[in-house]
Amino acid sequence: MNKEFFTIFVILAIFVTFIQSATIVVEVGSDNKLQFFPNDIKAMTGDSILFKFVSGNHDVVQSAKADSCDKSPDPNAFQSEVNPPSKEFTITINQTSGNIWYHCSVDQHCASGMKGVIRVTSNQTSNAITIPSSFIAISLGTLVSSFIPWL
Ligand SMILES: [Cu+2]
Repeated sequence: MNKEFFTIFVILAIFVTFIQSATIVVEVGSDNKLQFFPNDIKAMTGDSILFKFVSGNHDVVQSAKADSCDKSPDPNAFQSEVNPPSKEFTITINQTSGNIWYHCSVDQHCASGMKGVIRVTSNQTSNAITIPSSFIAISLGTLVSSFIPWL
């Protein structure tokens, strides 16, 4: 493989990775309520979940099991700061299936219903914005032909 083709290959690989993963936004304390919104989402491996802190004092803690208000005993379980200065907390989905439950551990928020779930799926039904494959094909074609002028 010569240098030009390798460069194109790398660019395409980055491009494909970029379009295949997506960011799904979940609002924390949306509408000034003790809630995550949306609190039930689908995501795919590689997607990022961006928790945006929009009101109040809350955190995002991975739950021990479905509907639980206890933190997961898993040492890799995620936990954000309470009301982080950036107002953002992001996790990346590494697993290929299963449900990831989370809740707010501040005061009695979880008991009041402040919890949510991320349903990990391997098919194209996630909440992420999907791009039609025809568009991807055209984009890739344009990208390749701009690097290989004789195509
Ligand atoms: Cu809270």
